[in-house]
Amino acid sequence: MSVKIHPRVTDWAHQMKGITGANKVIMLDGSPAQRSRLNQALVKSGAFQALDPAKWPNSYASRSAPTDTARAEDKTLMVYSENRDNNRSFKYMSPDAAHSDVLPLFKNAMNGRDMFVVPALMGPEGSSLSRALVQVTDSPYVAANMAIMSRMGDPALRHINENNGVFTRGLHASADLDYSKLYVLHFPEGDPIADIWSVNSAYGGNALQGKKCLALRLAMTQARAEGWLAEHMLILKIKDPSGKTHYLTAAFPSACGKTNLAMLNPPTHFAQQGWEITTLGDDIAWLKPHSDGTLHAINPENGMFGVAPGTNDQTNGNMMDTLRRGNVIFTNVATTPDGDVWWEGLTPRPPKQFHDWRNREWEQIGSNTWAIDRQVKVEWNEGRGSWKVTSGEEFLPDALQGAKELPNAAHPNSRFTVAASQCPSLAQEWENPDGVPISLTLFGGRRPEFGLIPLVSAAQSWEQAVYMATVMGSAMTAAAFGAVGDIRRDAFAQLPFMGYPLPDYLRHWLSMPQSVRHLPQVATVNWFQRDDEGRFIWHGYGDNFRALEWLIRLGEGSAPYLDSPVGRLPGINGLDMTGYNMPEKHLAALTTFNPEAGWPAEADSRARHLAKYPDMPEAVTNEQKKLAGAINSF
Ligand code: OXD
Ligand code: MN
Repeated sequence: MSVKIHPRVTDWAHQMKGITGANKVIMLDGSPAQRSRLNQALVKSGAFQALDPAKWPNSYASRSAPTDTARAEDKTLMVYSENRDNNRSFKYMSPDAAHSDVLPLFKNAMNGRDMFVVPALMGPEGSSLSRALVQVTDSPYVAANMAIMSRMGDPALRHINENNGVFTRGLHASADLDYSKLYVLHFPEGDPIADIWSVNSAYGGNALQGKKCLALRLAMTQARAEGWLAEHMLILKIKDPSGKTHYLTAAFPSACGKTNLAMLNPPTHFAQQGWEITTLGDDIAWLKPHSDGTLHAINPENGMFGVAPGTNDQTNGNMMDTLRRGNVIFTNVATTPDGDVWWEGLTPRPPKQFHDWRNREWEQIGSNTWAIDRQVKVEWNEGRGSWKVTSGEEFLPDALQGAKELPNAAHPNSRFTVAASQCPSLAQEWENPDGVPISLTLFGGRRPEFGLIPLVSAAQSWEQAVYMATVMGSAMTAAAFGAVGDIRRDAFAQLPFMGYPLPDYLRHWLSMPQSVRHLPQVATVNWFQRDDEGRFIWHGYGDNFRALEWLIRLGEGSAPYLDSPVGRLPGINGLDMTGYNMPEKHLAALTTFNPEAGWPAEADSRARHLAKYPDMPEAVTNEQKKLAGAINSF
């Protein structure tokens, strides 16, 4: 190893070895040789299945424990000496409870196993915004994912040396993967053991501690103290036909298409005009006031941990090309006997034979029917891209009986882990230590109600922007445990990632005009309205660019718009719809304010949500009053 290891790193790692009873300590340097040894060891243990190198070079498929497929929000807690939030913004645990109830789960949890020490730099080398994590883990799967998702090894060790041995300490043990003993704890005030403790899960959001634990929950508490922002946002660069560059960030709840938007290809008409889109990040942005008067963003991550189902050459060709370059870890997708992978939405027809994410064998027995383990018969509906059980339901796992859940080939939250540097649409400035100046920020969610939440709506003031982001709602997805489909309010798409009380976070956002002269234009977007029959009325994907293009023209003063109580809207003439024919009724539902579409009920639901927080900033409650007043007057 070329970089000297700071004694604080070695001392702490040995302390963790003492607690966990690990066999050996293996320091990861991030070198290709060491990474390859790690992957080979995973293949040897059966945890990784090597894929066909002609299709997926140097790539692997892995299957998790069936209970370990998503973030465990109920078991994700913030540990503070004082409980100031009453479980409104996050779940709370006291330091005493952490030490008495959770610490014992780490005691001897690594007996008979090696402990990997993973130095992980979050953010580009040389950036004042970057932060180092050292995570210890008993999971070679977690270590292999961290090698992609962070700048692992030497860059992190150099950063630690240059910053007087300062790093975030992450303790992770996959232990027995016992869901009933799963915890993800964060200690923003510090703790003698470690700053992040997670146990009994190897799933990304729970176990890759650089991601949600450090880059969101802990970073946002530091950001508040230091005057910057840590956000659940993608970063995108748009070059307009005149050559002018616009950088935007966008926050969406998990599994709402952030990765697709980050790699969007504009419709042909716009590409021909000379619009170009490139990617800087797909999940997290750290934004800091810059001396040029704008907010500058960096992407703290080095890779993408994307949702597989639905990804294909039409929905996200750039992502597919990123994956085809290889070096991918697929988790919980289906695998075929010839070393290929499959997930619902990858191709219209499933393969004839494959093993699903639970490793059950599927075999085609009719034109549209497959048998699972020769016991259950299922029918493939190509139009819907989903399965229906036709017989043998009693052989399905309990959770699937009564067709509450469909038997999927790939888990709905199956993922790929891949380096951002492989993305063909990557912007060359994605590793600028100084970040990029943000002129546009979007907040979105899945709102299916016809005519309700507009396709795009620009905030008319900073206070309205903060209000709009606070009351964002979204139908639940499979990225977290919970009732898929229920609408939940997900302020700033940060609800699962709040590190300190929401009202304080909103005050922090409301204070931004004091340090940023040129704030980004803020807008909300909703690609997910449906008609009476449940069909999406907006194509989404590349066509989402039409909303972005309108916002850019709006910022330049050249776009038609309508002012409404829910922000500035395009109206039926605002969007450039060249090449996209849609019924006027649908266009109106997407681009105008429709009080009869359910706004009184929506306003009441927002008011109830805000009322849960007794100390909401007045700027936010005033915006709510304005909206309710305007709706009542219609
Ligand atoms: C993610 C998530 O994995 O938000 O990015 O769940
Ligand atoms: Mn995310």
